[in-house]
Amino acid sequence: MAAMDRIAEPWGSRSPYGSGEAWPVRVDTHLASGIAPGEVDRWVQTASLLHSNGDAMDIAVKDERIVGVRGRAVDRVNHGRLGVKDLYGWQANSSPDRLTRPLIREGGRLVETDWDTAMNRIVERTQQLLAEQGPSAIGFYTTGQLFAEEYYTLGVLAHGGLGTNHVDGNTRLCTATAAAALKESFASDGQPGSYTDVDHADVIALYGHNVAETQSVLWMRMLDRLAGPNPPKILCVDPRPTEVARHATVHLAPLPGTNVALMNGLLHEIIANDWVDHAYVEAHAVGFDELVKMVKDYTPETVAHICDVPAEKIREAASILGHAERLLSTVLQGFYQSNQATAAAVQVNNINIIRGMLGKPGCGILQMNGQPTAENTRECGGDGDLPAFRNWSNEVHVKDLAKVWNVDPMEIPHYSPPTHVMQMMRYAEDGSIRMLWVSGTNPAVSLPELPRVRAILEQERLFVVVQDIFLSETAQLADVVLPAATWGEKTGTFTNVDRTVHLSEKAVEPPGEAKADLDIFIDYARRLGLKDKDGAPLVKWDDAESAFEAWKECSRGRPCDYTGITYEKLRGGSGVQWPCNDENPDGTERLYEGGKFFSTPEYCESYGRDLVTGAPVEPTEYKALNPTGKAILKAAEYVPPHEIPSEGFPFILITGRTLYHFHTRTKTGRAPQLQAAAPDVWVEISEGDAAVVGISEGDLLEVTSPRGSVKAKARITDIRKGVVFLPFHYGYWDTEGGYEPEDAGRAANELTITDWDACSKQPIFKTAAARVEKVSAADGPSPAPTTTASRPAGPAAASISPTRGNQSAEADEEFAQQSAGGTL
Ligand SMILES: Nc1nc2c(c(=O)[nH]1)N[C@H]1C(S)=C(S)[C@@H](COP(=O)(O)OP(=O)(O)OC[C@H]3O[C@@H](n4cnc5c(=O)[nH]c(N)nc54)[C@H](O)[C@@H]3O)O[C@H]1N2
Ligand SMILES: Nc1nc2c(c(=O)[nH]1)N[C@H]1C(S)=C(S)[C@@H](COP(=O)(O)OP(=O)(O)OC[C@H]3O[C@@H](n4cnc5c(=O)[nH]c(N)nc54)[C@H](O)[C@@H]3O)O[C@H]1N2
Ligand SMILES: [Mo]
Repeated sequence: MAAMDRIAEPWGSRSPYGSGEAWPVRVDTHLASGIAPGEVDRWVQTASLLHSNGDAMDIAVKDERIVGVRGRAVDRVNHGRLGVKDLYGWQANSSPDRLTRPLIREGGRLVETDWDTAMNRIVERTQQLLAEQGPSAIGFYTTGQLFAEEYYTLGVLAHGGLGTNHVDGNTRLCTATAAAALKESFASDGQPGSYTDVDHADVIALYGHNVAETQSVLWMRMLDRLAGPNPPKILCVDPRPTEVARHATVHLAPLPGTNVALMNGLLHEIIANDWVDHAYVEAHAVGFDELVKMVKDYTPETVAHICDVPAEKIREAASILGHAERLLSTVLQGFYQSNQATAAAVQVNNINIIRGMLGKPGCGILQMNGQPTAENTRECGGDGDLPAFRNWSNEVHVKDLAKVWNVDPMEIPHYSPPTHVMQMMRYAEDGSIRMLWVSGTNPAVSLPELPRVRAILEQERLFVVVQDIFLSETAQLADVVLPAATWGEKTGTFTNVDRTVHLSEKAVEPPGEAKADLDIFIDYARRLGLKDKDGAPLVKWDDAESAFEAWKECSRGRPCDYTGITYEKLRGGSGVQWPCNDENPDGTERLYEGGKFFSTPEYCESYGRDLVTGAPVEPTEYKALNPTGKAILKAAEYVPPHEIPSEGFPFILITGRTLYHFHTRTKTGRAPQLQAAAPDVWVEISEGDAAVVGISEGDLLEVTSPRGSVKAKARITDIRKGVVFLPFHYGYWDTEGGYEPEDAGRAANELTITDWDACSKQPIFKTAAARVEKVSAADGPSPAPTTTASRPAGPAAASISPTRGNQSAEADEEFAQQSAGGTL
């Protein structure tokens, strides 16, 4: 075992391996200071809840407290490795400011109460609104951080019980475009690829995806391939100098918001050079001729002009894609949260399809998820879609679901697409939604245009329920606050990007009276007396395992078939990839082998949408387009972003993440090693732009968009010119000072725009216009980490001390001599 400061060395040591070989095992462990592995009372199985990679781990328990974590060697996803947020983030569970009792608003203040009082208040308001206005007065806004069992229960009670169409998750901000792009190209959600594609690929293309910081264990896998024999070529498309960009064979840094133009340019080159697998396209896809026509005019020179990327580099990138033998493509927020999100993400699918690179080792598409359980929000109906990828515009699917739930099909709202969260906020603003139940998300920091969001949530007439583990910025605006148990304190399953299902077991008791989210939802359904059509309780389960069994039945025969999985099967070994059923008892590594898709008109989840207007495609149109269930090549024209730089706002503002923090920091801000590594907001700007504006490293700047302004210290980096970047992690909660509403002026979403992709309805966090002004001179460097995309550049760089942890950041890594067996 070797100890290492993983704050300073976030990716740990390399274990090089070659194409087609098994990725070596390396077990990462971090225990609280002073605790030796031998002193741990028990190890309890779980997986990461701080990103979408699904890294499997065991929680160390001593004296009924969580004292550390260790990666699971036998798991197919991480082969024992853990990222920084997982090594240190568990400490938030025992933070002294956890919510331990329900709160209700009395005389304007939140006061402690008991569960009966809090729940009865919610039930009374529900019944009153149902009687006065009907179910459309009630909305649910959930997350990508609960468990499958919890989303399924929420979906059943909201759709099948109350009959409201207003159900969405913060997955709308996160992976709505992943789902939409998969529905456009394959008529169904579900990742085609597998992480094992990294082991085989000869080209890995990452589009708007900073995997090094956001799925750091997946990046370790790529780094280990890069360190081994016959390494893959890397194509990186990102305006920032991420670690991915630094390791790339070709790095394209387009102007934010021009992704579709760039993709059309790449497709143009691939088609013009005839790097197309015509036999595959002929047999397995529709729409090729339209695609050829669409991309015809997107020559490298034309695209170079739009994206501000050299034409030669576009040719080089296209040639790499065109000569790939095993191409793995990944996509994330640089596409999903940018201009023309779905249209851009679909073009990535198109490249793999026309190159015939699907359903074979090394040939995969990962339209990435972000949150740990976002996949389940989508599968189980927590985002408003019908559970198990049923098609809301197919009457047969609705009837089938009604049978599973034993309700009348007319009781399941399906007259229009489910309401997305930005629309729900609009309804709340207009006063037609009167109750909003927020679970596991912090919209007062994470939604765009915060001044508006706060005003909506603060309204007297809107009854806001917040179910959280801390008194978040959003909880402070609530009428009722419900204290939830979280990861390590409750049991359930969740599914990562490559369809691997993990079981997360309860390790310790939750603090005070906090309850599992599942128990809260079940309690609500019981108190409301929700019944099926025979008068039996609608929600027929009472714990996690029985909820899982119910969900399995709902998934039977659908693409995400879980019927072959049991809690017992998930215990002890590796996670299992769906579909897992009688035909695939050990799960399914890749979808779409042999060009078989889920896309027949009868079976498919979606008939698709118009990429420009977002209007749903009619069933008859879809039948005409794709009668036999092939992949669909959908072309799109480039349309510039709605808000472009102007004289008053000359920069393009983008926002995103850093390695050490998770979202609004409610967990990572309470883990001392992580908080110290990135203690406060900063703004990234290029050396050239800094010189023009007259600023130096560490100067305090004001960044202003048409919606507001934020103060942040300057970090000068190799970001492309014309672009500034803000991390969105910093709301007005602060580890030292508690909640200081004056600090609202550092949340990136003070600046972002109320606008979304027409197709996926995902808000646009990554293209706004902004200006930058100096407020005061530096009193030291900015608080940005040096280990990441925010690595300093320019004259001051050498004098900035590198990011590192203290002794409490030491973690162990242990390489196994050979793989630990199982399905590695
Ligand atoms: N450390 C950490 N890891 C996380 C999370 C976290 O909060 N912290 N959150 C998890 C979640 S929920 C998510 S959704 C994922 C997100 O994971 P990522 O998508 O990898 O992270 P982001 O930083 O949001 O954005 C990725 C990149 O998009 C680039 N970008 C911005 N605009 C454009 C554009 O117009 N075009 C292109 N091509 N690129 C652009 C940015 O420069 C940025 O480097 O991370 C997950 N993992
Ligand atoms: N500007 C900008 N804004 C963005 C983004 C961006 O890139 N730029 N990214 C967007 C994306 S991709 C995402 S995913 C969102 C994330 O945005 P949020 O979902 O708002 O962020 P979190 O901080 O993860 O909020 C989760 C909340 O759930 C609570 N919680 C944690 N565990 C549990 C649990 O087990 N049960 C319950 N009931 N509560 C729990 C946490 O304390 C926290 O308050 O932000 C979006 N907003
Ligand atoms: Mo996300």
